[in-house]
Amino acid sequence: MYAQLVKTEGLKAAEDMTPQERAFQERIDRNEKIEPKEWMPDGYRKTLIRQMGQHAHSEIVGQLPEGNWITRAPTLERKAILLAKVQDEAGHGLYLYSAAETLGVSRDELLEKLHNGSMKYSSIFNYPTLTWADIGAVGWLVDGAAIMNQVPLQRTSYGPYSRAMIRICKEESFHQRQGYDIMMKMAAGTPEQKAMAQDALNRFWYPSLMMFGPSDKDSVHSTQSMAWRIKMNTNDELRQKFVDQTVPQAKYLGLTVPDDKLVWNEEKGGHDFSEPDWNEFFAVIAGNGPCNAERLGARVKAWEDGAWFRDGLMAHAEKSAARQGALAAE
Ligand code: FAQ
Repeated sequence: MYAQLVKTEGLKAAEDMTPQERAFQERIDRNEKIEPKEWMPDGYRKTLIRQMGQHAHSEIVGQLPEGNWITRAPTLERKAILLAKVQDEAGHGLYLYSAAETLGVSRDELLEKLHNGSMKYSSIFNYPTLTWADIGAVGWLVDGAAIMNQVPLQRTSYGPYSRAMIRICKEESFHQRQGYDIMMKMAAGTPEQKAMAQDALNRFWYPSLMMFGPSDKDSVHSTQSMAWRIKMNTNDELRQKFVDQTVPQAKYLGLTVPDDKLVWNEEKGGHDFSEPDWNEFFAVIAGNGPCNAERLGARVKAWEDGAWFRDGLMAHAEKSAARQGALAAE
């Protein structure tokens, strides 16, 4: 595959690589895992820090739209399930920050970049969750899209990232099911509840398609990331798989995917469907989505409000280290 990409996409050809770069690429091509202390090209390290850092930020910012509904969940059981899910997302963020730290970047540096707007998080979390049905749609569609992207990442070339993904995918499957379960209840409920479910699907469909990134022709990083097996599929491949998986699920719910052009294409063995509005996507990732300011504001406030706790922890750690040092010297 790599040789073909070199020809078609203008990647660095094997003869232009240093012996070290060539040996590295050969390891990737043999499906070997790259581990933290091993040599890697700067670009590989930078791409991983960018992707894993953005992924970690997405998990953390992704708690906000759902956290919004914890106090208003319709039953005690739904509240307990949602609490557990949102807590899982925090855990995913922490595994991913820890995995990114093995590349020589600190969690504080990554968070600083999130807070000053120089690092991204997934576009999807800049949309509001207006009704309880939106919590169903987030679990069904957003976690569904996340799984579609993350299952292949379990085989990604960087060891700590691939291992983090194995655990994350297990939990995301539960999240997707809880979302679909909410949608089943709403879709089989009163006409008003079914209308809420349809409205949630209408609003979350295209933003979910955008989660996979721009179309392949506009994707900046895909070619190199795939050659390094940081990404396993192109954005369009995963988007297509997501549509093919989700359309029958919508049908089972008795809901309509908001796309007049959606049709099964026998020849290609997949659905033809309308592209999302890419102008909207680029506006959202540039900071101009419906909730960007609110989401970032909430994260910056949480960071500032938690300063006293971090300071206390550090003071305690320094004191303990000094005490241990004194004991060792005795
Ligand atoms: N949002 O060249 P490409 C979740 C940026 S986890 C924002 O194609 P790449 C769990 C991209 O960064 C969801 N920005 O980029 C959950 C680049 O800009 P840059 C997160 C986006 O990296 C569920 C530019 O566009 N998952 O949801 C987006 O090769 C429910 C050009 O794009 C991951 O992060 C976007 N959607 O491919 C939590 C998975 N798409 O950095 C709570 C790992 C693209 O040069 C509740 N990441 N951009 O300034 C990936 O697989 C890849 O990074 C892609 C993008 C596929 C997202």
